[in-house]
Amino acid sequence: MKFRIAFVLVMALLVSAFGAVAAQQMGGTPESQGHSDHMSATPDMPKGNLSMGGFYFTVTNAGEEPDRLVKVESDIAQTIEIHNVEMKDGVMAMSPQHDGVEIPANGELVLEPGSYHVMLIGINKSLLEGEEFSATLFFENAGDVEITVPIYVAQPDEDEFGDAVKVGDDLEVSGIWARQAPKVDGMATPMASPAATPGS
Ligand SMILES: [Cu+2]
Repeated sequence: MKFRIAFVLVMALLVSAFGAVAAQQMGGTPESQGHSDHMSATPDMPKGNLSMGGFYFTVTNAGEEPDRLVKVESDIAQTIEIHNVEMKDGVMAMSPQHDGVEIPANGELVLEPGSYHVMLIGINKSLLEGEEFSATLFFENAGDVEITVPIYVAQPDEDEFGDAVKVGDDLEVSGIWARQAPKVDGMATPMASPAATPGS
């Protein structure tokens, strides 16, 4: 009999707990629902819990003027930043490149693991090998270009990269691929940079 009472009490508590959550969700204004509601409801949740991805390519500049990769956009992630990997106080850390990255005249910019990369923060869909997504690269002089980014677990062979594309007269983007971010010992957890983290 005692067990039964305890069981009923536990069930009542569970039901009221779920009921409270449901009521909270039902009662929210349209603006407060979705991702932003979830984020603001858990302000202490570290950004590192978001799924991360990295993507990589090489930009070759055949021109006499430098250009600059200023921005990357895609539906694949909530936030996209251009990062470099640098030693800071003896620790490898990601540093956001808010002003973009230069592609020297008659030179190239290589984005690759352990160096410059595009950081996908809060990916909307797991990055599965064999699938692909599209992204738009914005260059200061050459304009923008949409690329198709194939997903691999590790750096693919030369003939498996995404299709190379020309941008303007002088730029070519090649060596295109992406992966879900692996966990790396000794590397600070990837996080959205302060500029992209309202409220922190
Ligand atoms: Cu990064």
